[in-house]
Amino acid sequence: MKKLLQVLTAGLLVLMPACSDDENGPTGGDDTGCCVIRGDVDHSGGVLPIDIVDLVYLAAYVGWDGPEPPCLEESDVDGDGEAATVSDRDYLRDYMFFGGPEPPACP
Ligand SMILES: [Ca+2]
Ligand SMILES: [Ca+2]
Repeated sequence: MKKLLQVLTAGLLVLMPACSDDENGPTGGDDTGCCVIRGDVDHSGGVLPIDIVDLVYLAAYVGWDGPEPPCLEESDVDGDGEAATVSDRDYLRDYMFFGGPEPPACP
C-alpha cells in the first residue's frame, strides 16, 4: 500500500503544474494573506478546490520531502497555526474520507 501511494504521489507531482499564479511569486513560510480555502493545499481554487491531489500533495510534503505548498496558510488544514504538519494531513484525510469536520475558514 505504501509503495502504491509513493508511486501515485510521484505521478501526481509530475503532472501538477507549477503553482506560480501568486502575484508575489513563489511563496514561503512568511507568505500571509494568500489563504482562500483552508485545505486547498495545491492552491488550485476552482469548483472543487479540495480533492485527492491536495491530500497527496500534503502527504508528499510532510512525509517524503515533496514540494512546499504554494500557500502555507491553506496547508494549516486544522487551523491551529502550524502549517503542513502530520496533524493537518490527518485532518484532511479524515475530512475527505471519514466524515471528519470541515477545515475552518481562512482568517
Ligand atoms: Ca486543490
Ligand atoms: Ca495545523
